[in-house]
Amino acid sequence: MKEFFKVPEVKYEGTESKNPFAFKYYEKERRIGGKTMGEHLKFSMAYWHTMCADGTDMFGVGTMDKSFGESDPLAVYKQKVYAAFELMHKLGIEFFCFHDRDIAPEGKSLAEFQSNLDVIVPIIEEQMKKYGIKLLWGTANCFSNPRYMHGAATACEADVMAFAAAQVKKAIDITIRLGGTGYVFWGGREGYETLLNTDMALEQDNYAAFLRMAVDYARKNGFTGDFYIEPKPKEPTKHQYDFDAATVLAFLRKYGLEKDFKLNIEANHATLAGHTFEHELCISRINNALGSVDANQGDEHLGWDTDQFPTDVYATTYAMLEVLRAGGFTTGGLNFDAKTRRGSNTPEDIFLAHIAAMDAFALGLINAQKLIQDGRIDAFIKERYASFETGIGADVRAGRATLETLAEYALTIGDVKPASGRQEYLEMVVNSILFA
Ligand code: XLS
Ligand code: NI
Ligand code: NI
Repeated sequence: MKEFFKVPEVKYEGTESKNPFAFKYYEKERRIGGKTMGEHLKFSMAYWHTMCADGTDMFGVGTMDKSFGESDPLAVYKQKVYAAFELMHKLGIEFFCFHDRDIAPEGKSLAEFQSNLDVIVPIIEEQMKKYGIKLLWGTANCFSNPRYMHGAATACEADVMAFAAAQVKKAIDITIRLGGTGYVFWGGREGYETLLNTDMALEQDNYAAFLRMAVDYARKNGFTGDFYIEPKPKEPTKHQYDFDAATVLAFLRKYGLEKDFKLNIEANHATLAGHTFEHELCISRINNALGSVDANQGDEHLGWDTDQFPTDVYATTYAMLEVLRAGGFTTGGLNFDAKTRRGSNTPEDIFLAHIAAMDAFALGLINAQKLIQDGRIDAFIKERYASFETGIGADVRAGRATLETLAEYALTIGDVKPASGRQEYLEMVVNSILFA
């Protein structure tokens, strides 16, 4: 078997290690609160970035060669499979995610695309068995092809929707065949550029109808996993319908889809929507809709989806705090929807990026567990709302209070002086725990 990456299997060596190809914090078998780090974190490789993205941007062609020594398209995609599994195996990553277009060339027609997929999928299946690697989620790319320029499920032309249906149907078949526990919808072109040419009500009705058809088809064919919608406010469209977690939840409830769908929260999409990563995770958690995570980070000075590998330990700490509060992942995991920078263009960089990100999330998990065990943050929050445990507050919680009883009570208490929120103190507590 050809070796694609001249990198050894990556092992945990601890914080003293200066070996770039070693984990400093991620110790797969280390137990943290009843589960191993590996079980908590459920790392996944994103096929599109890692096996396909070549550094192309608006101003220049690719800087990375991801043809793996072949030139015929189908041969290239066969090699990508072997390279992908070598990489995941060497990094100890147990899951992957894909779009249909990432794993096989589109060819000249829909039929050719489908037969190309039929060539590649058995190879993926065989490699999954060989390495014990699993599918986290599958999806269809209904945004790159020019036919989707006005949308896919929300296109203004019904024939376009039919093409999208064909892609989604096949991607669901593949997801089921490979035992995937999730299926993602990210509406890259499901949105609009101007209301001057858009019937938003019709487009949203169509989107819901399309999702319903996908759920019905998948359930009928034995899919028991979760469907996820991945919110993103913009890019490529000016205004995307799956704007943020709260918008998506309202949409799902309007159309009665909330039983089948959870959310796939991506860090960089949260920040594009003007939210923190932990805000989107928290919204999902308190609505019992936290499904999976696209683990990456943006650049605070850039207004687009830079999809960088996550290395900001405060962000991973607050994210893992939400994941732990939600009770951990079930069907989902941490998918590195991230690409190395255009200038980090060697195969080694792909390893270094994953190692850095896995260590950042390992630290996030360790820190989040420490914050919970220390208890000061949770105790502070509990105390802050203590007035809702007795008296008039308890009446509100129990649904016994009315506007009249509250008004009557207010007249008896003179004035009220709210206690300090102590933000700086809490930030100090966090630092004292993180850097103890
Ligand atoms: C793009 C999205 C995409 C989804 C899957 O911004 O993150 O990669 O994760 O279609
Ligand atoms: Ni994503
Ligand atoms: Ni993204």
